[in-house]
Amino acid sequence: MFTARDRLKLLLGGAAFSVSACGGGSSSPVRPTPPPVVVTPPTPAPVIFVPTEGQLRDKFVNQFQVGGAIQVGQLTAPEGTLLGAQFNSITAEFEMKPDIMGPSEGVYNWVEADALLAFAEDNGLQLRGHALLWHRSTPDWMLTGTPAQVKVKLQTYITEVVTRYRGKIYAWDVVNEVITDDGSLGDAYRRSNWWTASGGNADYIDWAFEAARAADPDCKLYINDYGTEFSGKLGRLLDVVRDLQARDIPLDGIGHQMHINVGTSAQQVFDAVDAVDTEFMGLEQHITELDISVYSDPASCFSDQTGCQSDYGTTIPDTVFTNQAQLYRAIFDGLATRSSVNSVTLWGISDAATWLNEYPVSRTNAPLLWDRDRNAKSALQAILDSSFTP
Ligand code: 9MR
Repeated sequence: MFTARDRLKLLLGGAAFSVSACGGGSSSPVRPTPPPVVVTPPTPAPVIFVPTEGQLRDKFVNQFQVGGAIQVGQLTAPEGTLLGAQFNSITAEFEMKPDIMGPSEGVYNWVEADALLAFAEDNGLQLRGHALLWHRSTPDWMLTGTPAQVKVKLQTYITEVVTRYRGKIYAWDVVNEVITDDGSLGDAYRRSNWWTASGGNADYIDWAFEAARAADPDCKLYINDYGTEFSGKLGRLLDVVRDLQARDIPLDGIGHQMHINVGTSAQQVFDAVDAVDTEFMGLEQHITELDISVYSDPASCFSDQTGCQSDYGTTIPDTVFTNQAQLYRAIFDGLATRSSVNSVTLWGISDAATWLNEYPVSRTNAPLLWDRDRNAKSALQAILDSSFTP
């Protein structure tokens, strides 16, 4: 049945059609204006810089090895993936030190070192040895006895370790941090457990280098230390190098750790490298432990943990990251022009895993090239892309 209601519907529908098709007519019924549709544009996702595979190591392939320090437990974490993808040198953060590799006299633990070497070989990285002697990681057994007995223990240990990895390690830090921070001693040698065990002198340094050279004539032998960005410490290191050379101790290179911060200038880094070049032509140089803390602390923060800059927590200011990126860029660019520098190692891969989150006080730090989510930071982009403004 065609009812009156159906008729009305038909009429109205026809009117609506005529409005949309012909622009309407004065007799058409007026329809309510629909509210304007507000289109909110989606918030653009932050652009995350993603380096291409190998971009970091390739950029400096004609200048220096680009290294990363890592712990064995991180080899299967994202840090291991980044290390394999972007670096060509690897350093054990702690597993190749004497307290780990020489737990007791005549007993050697190769497990972790072998795992690092296998990772290096599988991923085409070269292994940098760190460290044969360090006062902070010496097992007690090595330091007991007369100086003559200590010498035998040290040299036996070094001979075993260097021989095992002969041809597989391109450089060893033979002695680590043997320079004193005390400028008032009258000489440059740290008064450490090793100084005491040697009989109150620095003979242990000679013993270490001589054993290392005898075990591997081709491996580059390094003296490694921190604080060379400061002229006092640098001067004392140069005093020791002069001493070693005068006695024909087999030394190939100087390692500058470069645990610096956003308040350090790139020139301080270059001054250290240039001072070595000026006086010791022919010595190689490595930057061995580079990281740039976001905190510019006074010396007291390191000596007794007072005066440390307060924790930024999760809100590290953008300006700090800008400074960090500019400093990383300046350092990499400047080192690339210095031919004695043939290896630059970062002391870690991502901000999620850095010793500086705990040292000198427990605090959120962000000193490396990838952030806690393992995204590339502006610091990495600044190093790789000269057209990028951090
Ligand atoms: O970062 C390393 C940390 O994980 C270890 O616990 C510690 C002791 O083995 O050594 C740290 O590395 C140091 C390096 O070997 C020498 N220079 C200072 C580094 C930071 O303390």
